[in-house]
Amino acid sequence: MAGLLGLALTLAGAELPREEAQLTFAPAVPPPITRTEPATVAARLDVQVVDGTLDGWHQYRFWTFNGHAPGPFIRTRVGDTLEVHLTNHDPSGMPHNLDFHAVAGPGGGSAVTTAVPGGQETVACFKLLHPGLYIYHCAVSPMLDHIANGMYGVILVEPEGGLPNVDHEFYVMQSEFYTEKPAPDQKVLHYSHEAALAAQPQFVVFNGSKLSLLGKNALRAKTGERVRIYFGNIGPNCISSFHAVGTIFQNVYREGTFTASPEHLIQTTLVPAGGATVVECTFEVPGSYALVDHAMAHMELGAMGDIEVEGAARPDLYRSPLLVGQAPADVRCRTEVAQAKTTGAP
Ligand SMILES: [Cu+2]
Repeated sequence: MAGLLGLALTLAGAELPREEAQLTFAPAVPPPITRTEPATVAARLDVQVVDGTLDGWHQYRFWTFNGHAPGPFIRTRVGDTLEVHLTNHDPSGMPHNLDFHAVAGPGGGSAVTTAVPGGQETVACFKLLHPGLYIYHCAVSPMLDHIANGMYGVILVEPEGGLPNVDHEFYVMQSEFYTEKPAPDQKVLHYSHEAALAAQPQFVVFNGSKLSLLGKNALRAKTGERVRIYFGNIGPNCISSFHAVGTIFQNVYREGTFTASPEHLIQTTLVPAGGATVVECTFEVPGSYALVDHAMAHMELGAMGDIEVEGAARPDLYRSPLLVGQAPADVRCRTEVAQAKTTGAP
């Protein structure tokens, strides 16, 4: 068996340099790839069941890759060979596997990656043929349960030549959580397959918790800096109407594709369940901005995060007596605002 495995690895990546994937957890993104030739990239994923919180108070038992929901961000380049190593430390005894939307072949790799607890590490190699931002998730049946409990992440396949440089890159992933209706003082929440089947989530969150991108966890940038967000929506059931309150996405790589130039000046972009997008924006005026699913029920259920932006005030663009302690009568929206620079497509 070991001989066959070695042969498979040799066939898949014999002539490529080999490296370990630098895995990061949301909102962090691995650094851009600087090499100009394909490589074999080893990504090590481990199924772990961990207790965490969905909102700072309610506890929930997450099924995860590497201890986090969402799982690690994997960064690769088109033409790379992804060498996946999957181990399983799920105490329940359940098998788990990996379906990569970036992989060409049965099950996106799930047909050959199933790992059982206490069993051997599963290894498989996949050629990454197409650039884009792609979801990965566990595909063991019932897939609804495995996804709804936290088994997903994203893989970026950079195009040849990479992506344009930006000042900040962030990883944000939306997902729903389905629990039984708790008693008022019930701290530990349990999964409800029936609620998931009915697509009635109790939580819709970014990066696994209502608090992941709020308060001290807010994303940070300065005025004028270019921010890129790799945004995945695993669902498992709901579409995301992804929006940043107070700015417009200058660039949107719709549905995570890099095959065409990005579209410009998009206010809200649609991300299907099991889909992704890449957006870029800048912030001209300092202050707090919100990332939301603009479907208001989803926002109420937790799909909201903050970006805190520092910089000099821009009264030519945005002013109010509330900001400078003036009387309302002192504010006149005359020439300065009227002459403020307007922008077309960047
Ligand atoms: Cu699973």
